[in-house]
Amino acid sequence: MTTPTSGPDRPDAVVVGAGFAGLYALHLLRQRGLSVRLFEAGDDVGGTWYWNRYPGARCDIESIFYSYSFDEDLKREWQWSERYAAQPEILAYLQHVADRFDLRRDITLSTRVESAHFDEASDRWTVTTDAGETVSAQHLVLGVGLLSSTNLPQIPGRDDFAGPTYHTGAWPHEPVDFSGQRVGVIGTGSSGIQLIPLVAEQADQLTVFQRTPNFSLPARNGEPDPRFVKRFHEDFENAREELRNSSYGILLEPPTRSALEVSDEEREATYRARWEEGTLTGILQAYNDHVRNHEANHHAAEFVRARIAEMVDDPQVADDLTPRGYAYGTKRPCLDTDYYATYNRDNVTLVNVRRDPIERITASGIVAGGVRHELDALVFATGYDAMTGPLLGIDIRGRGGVRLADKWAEGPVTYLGISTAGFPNMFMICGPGSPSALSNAVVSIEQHVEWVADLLTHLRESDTEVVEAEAGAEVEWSEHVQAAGRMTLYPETDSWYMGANIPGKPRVFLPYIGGVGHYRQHCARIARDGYPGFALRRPARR
Ligand code: NA7
Repeated sequence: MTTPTSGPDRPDAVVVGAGFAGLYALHLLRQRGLSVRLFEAGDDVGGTWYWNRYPGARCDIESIFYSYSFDEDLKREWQWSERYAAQPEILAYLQHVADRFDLRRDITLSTRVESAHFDEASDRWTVTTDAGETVSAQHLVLGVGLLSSTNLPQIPGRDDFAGPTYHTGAWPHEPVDFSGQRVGVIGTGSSGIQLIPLVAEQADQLTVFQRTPNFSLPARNGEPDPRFVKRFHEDFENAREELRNSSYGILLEPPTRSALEVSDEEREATYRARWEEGTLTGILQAYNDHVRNHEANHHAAEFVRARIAEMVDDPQVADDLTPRGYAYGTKRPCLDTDYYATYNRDNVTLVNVRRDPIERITASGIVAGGVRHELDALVFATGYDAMTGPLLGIDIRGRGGVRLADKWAEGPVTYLGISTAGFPNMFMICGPGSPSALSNAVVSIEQHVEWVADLLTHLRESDTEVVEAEAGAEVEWSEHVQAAGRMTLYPETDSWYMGANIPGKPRVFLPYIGGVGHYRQHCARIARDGYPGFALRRPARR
């Protein structure tokens, strides 16, 4: 009997995750002639946009940028209804993509990949799922997302709460009605800041438990910006190239001047104009040294602090909402609709848990600073084990049975954020050490998927079939990622970029801050030069 060379349990590639990354990986690898199986834990495609159904969930990068650009017709035919589309529309878009490119026939939904072990005898990955299926694949493509492993903090009594509890990243599919209820929200990152104004409108009472105030700018959501829509319709190729070679994967005039070389009046006028624009990075990108220089950063931060003071009536509440002690931008900034004004409502209470620490959760609420807050429902907007969490959530073992979790015990080490030594033919889409979290994720995803697809094509054409990052190359790259981080203020701040939101997680700067365009060119050079830093070889046995 001979071993079948293909079939559903022997695809060329297994892709994990059906979000932006996995869907495109499936599409492109199939186009390149590979047989692909995609496994997705959710009951439908969508990834982040399948799970994050909380009220107010929406992208904070303009939808015209936060969507695929690999297909001009797709770009033209899909009209976003808002500048910053809400979760249902983004989910509908991804469902549309799955249907339009006939992706569903290779997707197995409601199935979580539990383990992936590299078999050295055959140079293939053995992938097992929670449905009991085992498949053998030459390549393993991990499109598991950056922010898909939810963080539920270990607060004493957490499981004692008698009412319903929710995490923003695992929101129920049925609408949640908070009418007439006393609701508690823990967390004021992007998710909390989007959710809080809407819950406040519905609930009887809302109590927000804030540990670190964030910098948030008004989104000024509305119609998609006609300038950008026109640009993509009339000048698609150039607009796409500009996006791909930009610093962050958005169309933005790169700043050329320091915040310190202009007069106070000019700086103030610039900040004010950017404040009116309603973009995530408008103020941060007004000058070129905001995330590198404390004094420059201080100017921008002070501008935002002054706006918070204007928007919040109660001076004590305004003071509690004012971010201090870390540089603006070094925690992921936020974009909101009526966030600060929400605290002027009579039914909203802010608890500053730095002053009044959460002591415990009880059956009927939260005790903080000796005060008992009675609650009917509790929302955890407490974020994620970012970037490494989703990868380490799978029992991945490479050559010699080495667990990825053990290899990365001191923090992730990758070559280009795509590959890691000892794990041949395994590819991370937007892994640690790539621009990913510091960019428009969709632009970064497309770059990664295309680069990996080119590499797999090269393997086939050169009859090598097995590729693995070299240890020296990944050490050098990982040191470069940290060195690039150290040229900025990011490492000084406790953020999820640094792994600091998860107790015990190694403190490592997870994304690469070299810029989307620069990184893209570097990856292209590596491909052009025959993949230095990667060992390419023939498979052990066909
Ligand atoms: P974030 O940005 O990680 O925010 C989580 C929030 O939860 C943040 O305010 C945390 O405070 C807070 N938090 C976490 N644990 C606790 C405990 N134990 N007590 C009190 N408060 C706590 O997650 P999001 O979901 O809002 O956003 C994630 C990303 O999604 C976002 O950055 C965008 O890229 C999209 P902390 O700041 O750690 O003091």
